[in-house]
Amino acid sequence: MKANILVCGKTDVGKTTLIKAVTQLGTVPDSAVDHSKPKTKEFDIYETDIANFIDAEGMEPGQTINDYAESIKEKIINNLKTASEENLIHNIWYCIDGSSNGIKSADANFLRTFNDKTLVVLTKSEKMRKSQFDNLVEDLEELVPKEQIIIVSSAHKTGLKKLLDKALYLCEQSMNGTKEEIQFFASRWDNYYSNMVNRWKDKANAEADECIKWGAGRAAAIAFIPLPLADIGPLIANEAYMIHRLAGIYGYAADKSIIAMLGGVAGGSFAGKFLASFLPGLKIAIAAGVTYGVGKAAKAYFESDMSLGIDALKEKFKLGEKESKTTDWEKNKVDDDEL
Ligand SMILES: Nc1nc2c(ncn2[C@@H]2O[C@H](COP(=O)(O)OP(=O)(O)OP(=O)(O)O)[C@@H](O)[C@H]2O)c(=O)[nH]1
Ligand SMILES: [Mg+2]
Repeated sequence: MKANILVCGKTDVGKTTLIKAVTQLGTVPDSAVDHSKPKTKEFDIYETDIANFIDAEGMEPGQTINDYAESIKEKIINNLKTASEENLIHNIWYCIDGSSNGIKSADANFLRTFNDKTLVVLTKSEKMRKSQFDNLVEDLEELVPKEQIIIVSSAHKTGLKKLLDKALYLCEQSMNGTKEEIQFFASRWDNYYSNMVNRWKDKANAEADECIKWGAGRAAAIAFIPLPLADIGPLIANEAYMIHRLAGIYGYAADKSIIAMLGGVAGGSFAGKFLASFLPGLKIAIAAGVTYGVGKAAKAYFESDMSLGIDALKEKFKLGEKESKTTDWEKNKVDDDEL
């Protein structure tokens, strides 16, 4: 029993690179990924022990997105019509370049048609600006449930664990087989991915810690400017940006309500502590410490697949805030205009 996963989307969005990232070394040759011109023609099939990844030709410049969506749709429908299990598409990864401008009507058309078995994969997330990202996610949420939107970076190997977890779930739903057969398939899947997933987890962990240090260092730089009250706005914006990046590391889209909830784990302390303190030295440590604590809480939240409750998150915040005191933030402030 194998899963058939169709990977499609515009040319150059990173479909082949994504398949390369989620398969064992050697499955996709380096030559399949091009750096200058459209590469995949018609369909390439990459087989692994647990899945066939069907790499669809990308939409060519000049081809209308409607024509492309129609041709892929036709091919899928043809496949779905066949009775034979191995020709069935169990799951579709519809890739959209996260750093591009918005979704088009044909993307919408495609997503509406295959809504129930499609995951929308926003690729190249490490290149995404927060504003672009917010607009894209807002538009997509009208077309697919939020749980079906996944943010990945094949280059940074982020979001891939979440993509595979969701893909396994959707494949299980659409496979024909007895309960035992499907369970056996799932255990082979876990087996195939266990080493890869562990490597990604370690990487996500390191990247998240780096991001929290960056956020706290950036907060220190903002607080370094000797204006006692005026700097709360930029500090909050900085905190929101850090949460957005942390979410992306784990494959999630953090919307305003998640950001507000996570910002809230610091309690009233953010503004309150600022109002109480006019000492520049202390102000830097507080700004960095609160940001660091919120970062640690956010990391734990996304790591737990957004299941940690508010009390546990407050605990994580306190531990993080305490841990931040071992760093001299004035020395570790980050002057960076990424925001
Ligand atoms: N920065 C960045 N670049 C990426 C990422 N994934 C893919 N790319 C680059 O995007 C370009 C296109 O990647 P492909 O995997 O060939 O894209 P494709 O969608 O298969 O393209 P077609 O086969 O032409 O449809 C290559 O230069 C990749 O190196 C990513 O996560 N981050
Ligand atoms: Mg390709």
